[in-house]
Amino acid sequence: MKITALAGGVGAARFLTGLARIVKPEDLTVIINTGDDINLFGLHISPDIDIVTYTLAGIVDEAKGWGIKDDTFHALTTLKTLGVDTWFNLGDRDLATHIYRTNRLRQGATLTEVTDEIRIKLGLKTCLLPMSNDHFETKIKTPQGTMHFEEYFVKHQCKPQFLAAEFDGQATAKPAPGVLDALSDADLVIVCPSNPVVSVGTILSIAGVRDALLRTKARVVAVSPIVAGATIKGPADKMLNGLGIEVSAFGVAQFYADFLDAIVIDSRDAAEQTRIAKLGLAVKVTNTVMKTFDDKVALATAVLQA
Ligand code: FO1
Repeated sequence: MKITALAGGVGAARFLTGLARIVKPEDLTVIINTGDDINLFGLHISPDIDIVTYTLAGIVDEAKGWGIKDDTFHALTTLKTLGVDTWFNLGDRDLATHIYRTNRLRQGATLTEVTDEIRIKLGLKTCLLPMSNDHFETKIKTPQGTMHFEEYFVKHQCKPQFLAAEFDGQATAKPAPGVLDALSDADLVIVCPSNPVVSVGTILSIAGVRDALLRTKARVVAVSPIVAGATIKGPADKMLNGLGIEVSAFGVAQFYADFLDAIVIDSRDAAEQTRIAKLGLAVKVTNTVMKTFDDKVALATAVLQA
């Protein structure tokens, strides 16, 4: 069975480790958000691609969910001494990835090619696809001004009021090679438990993606990232609320309803099942909070059953 997943960062990566245990890794393709990509210190950083790659390769810092485990921060400390603003924490080992990527991009390689080179070197069989090779930058509009998503998320810790998400480059960004085929050729498409607005929403905003999801013969199943009216991690709840979307599993189901066949929701939201079913969706109720590896495998199993 060919499976294609739409992924943001930490939540998606954790879910995918469970999925990669119960399906053949080579049968799995992951389309990853690149709206969080940022240039810092002259380097091209692709946070979500790296989070998914490191997590599947078993080298992620599990406590943080991003970066490489046991990493040190000597380069960052030296940059700080040199007077550089070091609000984005790049570890020494992690920096090697960004140096490699930036160098290859400057040599003329595409983000798709570099992502593939890194995943092969880390021994992964799962196909990892950036959503686009073109410039695409998620900006967050706040009363304090409009800023890059990572500035809002890391530097300002999501404290400024969220007014809107703006996608720089969206009008011209094309899907990366393989993205539309991965959606139309799949038997199952999974929308990972990621932020519907700035992780999945960016992927959906790329020309042709939503259409491919509407036309695919694959069953399309989402995992709600909203549990009991809040997110496990990240600002999805603030963002849905800011956009006037109900912050609930039902709100997520409604947001994806046009292309979705089924949704997996948490046991704490079981009462929403009837309302969601009225949208014409199948609903699977289970524990969606992934604390242990067994939780991840159980959630992935539930998605395959949904
Ligand atoms: N998240 C943080 O909360 N603080 C950081 O300093 C930080 C650094 C960082 C470096 C590399 C990387 O690949 C990810 C990093 N993240 C950091 C995670 C990232 O900001 C977000 O989790 C995603 O962009 C949202 O999916």
